[in-house]
Amino acid sequence: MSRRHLQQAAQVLREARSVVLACHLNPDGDTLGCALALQATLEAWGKRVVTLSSDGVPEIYRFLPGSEKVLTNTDQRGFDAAVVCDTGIPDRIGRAKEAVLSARVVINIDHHVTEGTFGHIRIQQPKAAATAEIVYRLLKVMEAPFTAGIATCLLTGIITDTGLYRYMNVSPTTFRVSAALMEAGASPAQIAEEVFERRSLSSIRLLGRALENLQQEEDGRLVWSYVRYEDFTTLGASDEDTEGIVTQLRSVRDSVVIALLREVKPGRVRVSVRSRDERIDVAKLAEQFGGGGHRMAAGFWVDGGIEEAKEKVIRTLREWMHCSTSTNRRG
Ligand SMILES: [Mn+2]
Repeated sequence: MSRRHLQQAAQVLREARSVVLACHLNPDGDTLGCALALQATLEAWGKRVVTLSSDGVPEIYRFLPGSEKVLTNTDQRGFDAAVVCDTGIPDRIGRAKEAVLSARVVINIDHHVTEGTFGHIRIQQPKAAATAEIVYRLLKVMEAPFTAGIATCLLTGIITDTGLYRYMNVSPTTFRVSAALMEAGASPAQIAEEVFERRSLSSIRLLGRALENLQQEEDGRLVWSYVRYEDFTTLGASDEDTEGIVTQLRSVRDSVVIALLREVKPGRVRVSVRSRDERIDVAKLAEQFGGGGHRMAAGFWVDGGIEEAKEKVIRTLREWMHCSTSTNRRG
């Protein structure tokens, strides 16, 4: 990422009178944290700001300041600027796409590497643990004041994308930025409590179902589980309640590839996949199914019932694991 791109983005945002901010589908703490930090900054500068999240704001992120202003859609077009954080794929912003593409200048800020040409200004930094780290730098370049609210939004992005600083993506920069955000008034303890320790009873029971259904194969290297549609209905749970289950599955000893399948709607299964081996790029696997993500965390949808999805997905996972590791041995 060059400083020049940050400066260009800063200039566009300084001059814009109206800005649309867009989050990706199934919004997480990073995409929401970034959009809300920018929303607060730009509003303080007197700009007209519309923040869009096609899938709304999950309950666990409603503590984020400004989250009550997020809309699922808008008819407004022709914004001076648009900022899309945490994805470089236009289809991943759902219905927000039209408003974003109608903006005069589209800025894309991301820590995923995406091919393509989305955005007039593209700021991609794969080394950043979270897009929030990049937005932090952008706000610095913009010389924006960091209020406690803005700092909380950005630190939430970092804490959620690093799984509380446990993943490989954490760098010294992650801690430096986090320290600065703490000094600006953000509290990691409060964020961790809001995001991870206010789970609904139905989500804990759903986790129970997923743990009961846990399967281990390939000498324990492949760990996967599933939740049926009827589990959701009996427990009164929703897809939001599956947040964090895949992380629990990941903690099984010797697991390398981890998958969670949930039949969110009858005949529609959402799949999350994690990898603990850099050679096994699960984003590539997800792309085969029309999804996406990072090398080590990705997701996609499969049509069909849970049995059909299990058959399709797990077979592909086995093959993928074999061919990823053997290709690398040769090369
Ligand atoms: Mn992210």
